[in-house]
Amino acid sequence: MKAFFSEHQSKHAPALELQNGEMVPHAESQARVAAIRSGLGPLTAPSDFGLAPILAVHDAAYVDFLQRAHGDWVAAGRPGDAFPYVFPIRGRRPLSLSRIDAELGQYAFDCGTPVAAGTWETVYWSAQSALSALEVVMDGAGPAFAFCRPPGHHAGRDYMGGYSYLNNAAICAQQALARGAGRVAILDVDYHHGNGTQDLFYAREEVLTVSLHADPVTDYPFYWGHADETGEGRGQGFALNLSMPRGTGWADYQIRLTQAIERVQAFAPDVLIVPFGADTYAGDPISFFSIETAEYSDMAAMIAALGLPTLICMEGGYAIEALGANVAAFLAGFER
Ligand code: OKP
Ligand code: ZN
Repeated sequence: MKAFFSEHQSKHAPALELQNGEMVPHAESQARVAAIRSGLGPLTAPSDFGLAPILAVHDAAYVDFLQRAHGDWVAAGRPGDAFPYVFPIRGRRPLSLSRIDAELGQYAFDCGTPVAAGTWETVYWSAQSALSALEVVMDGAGPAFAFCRPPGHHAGRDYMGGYSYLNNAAICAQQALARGAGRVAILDVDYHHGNGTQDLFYAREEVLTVSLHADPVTDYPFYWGHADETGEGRGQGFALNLSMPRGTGWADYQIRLTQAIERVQAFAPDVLIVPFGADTYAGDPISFFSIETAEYSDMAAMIAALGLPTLICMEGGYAIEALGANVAAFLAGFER
C-alpha cells in the first residue's frame, strides 16, 4: 500500500510532557519515526496542497499561532518547548491577549502538547501526507496510508491537545467533501477517544464519526467519548462512541468493532477515513488494552471487508519496539 511521509515530519521533538504529576520524556518522540518506518516499504513524499485545506477546518488565528508560538516563546526568553500552564475556564469572555503564556493556555487543553522548534513544519507536512494519501483514495487507486506524526485526532478547530495540533483525518474528511464526496465516515481505532474529530463534525450529518476507545471515565481525554455523545442539531445520530474497559483484548474488541462497522455500513459513505492508533497494543506504555500484533491484521481485514475507498491516518502507538510490526500487520490486513 502506498505510504506518504515527508522528511520534515521528523523535526518535531517535544522533550517533556506533564504526566501524573511529573515531567517525563515525551511519549510522542522522534524514535517513533524510525519505528514506524521499519514496518513500511518505500515511502512517497507528499505533494504540497498549501494552507487552504487546513484553514477549511482550523481557525486562522490558531494556525497563525502554531506557526509563531515557539518563536514567541524563545523571544520571551523561555527555555525548551512552549508549554501552557494557565487555561481560561469555559465561558470566560473572549479576551485579546498577547502574552505567550495566555495564548498557549487559550489554544491548549492539556500539558502534554508543547510547541517545539520543529512542530509547525512537522504538523504542516503531516497534513500534506494525509491529503496526498487521500488523493490516491479519491482517484480510486485503492487504500492508502498517511504516515502522520504526531497524531491529530485530539485537535479541534482552535485547540491543540493529546499530542495533536492539526487534525489530519478531519482535514481529509473536509477535503473529500470539497472533492465531491457526499458522505464521509471516520472510524477511529486509536486507544483514546478522537475528541477533536468528533467536535469538528458534531453538528454535521454528512460526516459520521465513530470512535472505539478506552472508557473516558478511567482514561484520557476524560471529558469526551461518553456513550451519550451522539451529535447535535442536523448531526444528531451521526456521532457514535463505543468505549471499552481497561484490559480489553481482541475477543471483546471485535464485538465493538462489529457494531462500529455496522453503523458505517448503514451510513453508506463514499469515503472511509480510519485514524489508526497502535496504542491498543498489549505492550503500549501509556495505554491499557491487550491487542496482540497478529490481531491487527484481523482488525484491518474486518474494516477492509466494507469494500470502501479507505484512507488510513496514523495516530498513536508508543511501544517503540513493536510499533513497526503493529503497523505492518494492520496494513497487511488490508491487502489480504
Ligand atoms: C494521543 B493519541 C496518561 C497521560 C495521557 C495524553 C495521551 C495522548 C494520546 N497518564 N496523556 O491519542 O495516541
Ligand atoms: Zn491514542
